[in-house]
Amino acid sequence: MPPALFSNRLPIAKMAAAVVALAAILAAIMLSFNWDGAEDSTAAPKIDNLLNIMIVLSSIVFAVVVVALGYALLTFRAKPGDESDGEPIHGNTRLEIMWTVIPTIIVLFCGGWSWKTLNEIEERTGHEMTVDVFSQQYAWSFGYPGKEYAYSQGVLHVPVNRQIVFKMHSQDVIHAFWVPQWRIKKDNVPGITTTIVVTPTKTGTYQLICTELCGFGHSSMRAKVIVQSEKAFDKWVNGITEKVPTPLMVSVKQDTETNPEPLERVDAE
Ligand SMILES: [Cu+2]
Repeated sequence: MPPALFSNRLPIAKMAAAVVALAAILAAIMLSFNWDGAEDSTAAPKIDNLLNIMIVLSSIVFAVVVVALGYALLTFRAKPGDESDGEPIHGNTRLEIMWTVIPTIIVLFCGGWSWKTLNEIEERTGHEMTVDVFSQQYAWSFGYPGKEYAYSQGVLHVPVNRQIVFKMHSQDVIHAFWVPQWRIKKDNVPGITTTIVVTPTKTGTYQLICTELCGFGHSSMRAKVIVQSEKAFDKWVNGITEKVPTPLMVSVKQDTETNPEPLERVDAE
């Protein structure tokens, strides 16, 4: 007679040891990769830390499943020639409560930690600068405070170590704003102003990539991002003579109550 599931004969201690060992090995392997590349904003280490926590939790869940599966396969394997049906099992209330409560705790923990991380990332420094982002099939353009809303197409300049609040206005379909080294990503939704906050921590040149399939030219919808010193940025923005075109300004004003203010003017210091 095979051992009954969850009887005293179940080798809990050995299985627990196997789970710990397997989870530790898996987590060690998965944590050894640099999944996301360079960390070039204040958000990046926080996001990567969140990812690491998820990797550890996933390793534990995966190890529990694999060890239980492996044990069941080995212990309850049918003898050769045994064509009989498996025993009808009605249910196990204790087991069902466990597999409901434990995942609920895990999911709530992940949700709570993500919330905390996002709050930290979006906490305003009081020294932030607003930049308007305009997306349309298949190009990006940008409006900057001061100088009657200076405008640049296909290239975004931002100062380093300053919190930037991007206000995003799609002109047609849904696009998404993503700079991988900054980690942050947000949809641009027509009719709604969406906001994302980032503080770049390294100067350099990056790519802004559209990550929402927005049509035929989606894969080429990119813009150059230049993170530079505050001084160099001020010089660059003051040299711009082009202003945000009227249709784009109209789109800013037509956007919904999510963020009702039009372009804000923040004086560069
Ligand atoms: Cu796209």
